[in-house]
Amino acid sequence: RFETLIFTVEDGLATITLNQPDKLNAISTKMKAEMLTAVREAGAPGSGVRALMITGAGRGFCAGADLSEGGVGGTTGDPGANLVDSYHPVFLELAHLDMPVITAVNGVAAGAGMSLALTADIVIAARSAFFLQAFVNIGLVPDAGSTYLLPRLVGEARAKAMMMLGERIPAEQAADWGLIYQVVDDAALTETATTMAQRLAKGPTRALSHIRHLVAASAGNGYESQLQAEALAQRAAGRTDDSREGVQAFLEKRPAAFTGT
Ligand code: T3D
Repeated sequence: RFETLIFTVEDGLATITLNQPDKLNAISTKMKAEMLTAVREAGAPGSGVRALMITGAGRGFCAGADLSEGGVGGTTGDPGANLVDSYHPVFLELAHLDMPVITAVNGVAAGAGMSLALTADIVIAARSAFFLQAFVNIGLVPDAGSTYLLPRLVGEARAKAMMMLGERIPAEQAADWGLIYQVVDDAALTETATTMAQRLAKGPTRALSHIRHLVAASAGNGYESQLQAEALAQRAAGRTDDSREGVQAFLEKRPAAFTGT
C-alpha cells in the first residue's frame, strides 16, 4: 500500500519503517504524504493502536529532506512553504498523538531526520548511529522543530554548536548529553526498542498520553500553570479503568492488566 515506508500494526503497536534505504531514508514528497497517512491511521479513534515506533530500513534512520528532488533551497525552491505545507502536518500529527512514541534510530539521523527522531518520547539508538544538524552544511537553518527541541534537551551551548558546526554527534555522546535515552549495540536495537514499545502498548495509555502532553506543555507554562495542568490531567487519569486496575493490582500483589481505557 505504501511505497516509501512499511506500516504494520500488531497487538496495539504501530510501526513505521522508513523504507528508502538507498538514500538513507531521505524524506521525499511521497514519504511525507505517506507518513501523514500512517500516523493518522495509528491515531484514528478505534484503531486499537496504543504506541507508535518509528525506525528506518537499511543503514540510515533518516537523512532529512530528499535533496535529489529539487526544490530545497537554491533559487527555485521555497523550503519555507515546503515546511508549512508538508512537514508541519506530519510533525504536528505526531505531536498530537494520544499515545507514546518511540524512535529506534538505527543509523544516521540528519536534518529533518534528526528532528523526526527527537519528536519521540523515548529515543533509543544503535551504537553506530549518529545525529547531525545537517542544515547549516547546505546553507539552511534547523527546522521541523529542531530549534525548539534541541536546546531543551541539551542546553543552548551544545544545541548551537551542533546547529552551527554541522558535525556528527555519535549515539553514545548523544546519550551522555541527554539528547536521547539509550544506546544499545546495533544487533540489539530492534529487539530492545520493540520490547520497550510493546511494553508501552500494553501500558496505561491514557496516563502515558497525559504524560507526553504535560511535558510538552511544560516548555511554555510557568510553575503554577503547570501545577494546574497536572491536576487536570490527574483528575482525568484518576477516572480511567487503568487507574482503578493499577491500584487494585498493587493491593492484590499482581501485575496490572491495563486496557488503555
Ligand atoms: O524544502 C524543504 O524540504 C525544507 C526542509 C529541509 C529539511 C532538511 O532536512 S534540510 C537537510 C537535508 N539533509 C542533508 O543535508 C543531509 C545530506 N546527507 C548527508 O550529509 C550524508 O549523506 C549523511 C551524513 C546523511 C550520510 O553520509 P554517508 O557518507 O554515510 O552516506 P552518503 O554516501 O553521503 O549517502 C548515501 C546515499 O544516500 C548517497 O546516494 P548514492 O551516492 O549512493 O546514490 C546519497 O546521495 C544519498 N543521500 C543521503 N542523504 C540524502 C541522500 N539523497 C537525497 N537526499 C538526502 N538528504
